Amino acid sequence: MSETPSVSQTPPPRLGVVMGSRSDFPTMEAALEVLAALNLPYEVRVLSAHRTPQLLPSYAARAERLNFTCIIAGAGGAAHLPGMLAAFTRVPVLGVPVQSRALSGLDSLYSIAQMPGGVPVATFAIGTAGAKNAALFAAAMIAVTDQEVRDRLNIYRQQQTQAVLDEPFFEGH
Ligand code: RP5
Repeated sequence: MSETPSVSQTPPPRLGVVMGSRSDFPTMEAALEVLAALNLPYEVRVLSAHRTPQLLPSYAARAERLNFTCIIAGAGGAAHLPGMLAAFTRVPVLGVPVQSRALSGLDSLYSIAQMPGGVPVATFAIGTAGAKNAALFAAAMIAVTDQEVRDRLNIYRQQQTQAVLDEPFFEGH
């Protein structure tokens, strides 16, 4: 009896989500939720600019090999991960400053935003708003050439608008 060759139905990841530490996950989860809602396959991993610097060039090469649209990179404190990845690859890096305990994420924000000219990192808001928006930005990039993603993104935006319109209105006295 001949067996039907099994073909993996798992779609290839369109982008990567990385974070400097497991402790960044509660923030970066906001990005994963948006990607899942928009049905955008991603891969996620912890990668540290300081603790695993040797992994950065191979990850950057992997992102190019898999033709990722972008890499969403979250880090806090001395947040070098997005900038270091950007140094190793032309794949656009979307940086998410994670809220730090000592300086509430201002350190993360400045570390990610203040890149030297020539090595760009797109920088988002501190915390979950930034993670969410980085995912939406990634979706918008993919939507430029992908009609299905464009449609899903339009529906997401319409639902968001509708949710505000559906809010009960309380009149003052
Ligand atoms: C950064 O240091 C990480 O991105 C994290 O936000 C911060 C603290 O890391 P842990 O000490 O919690 O592992 O590299």
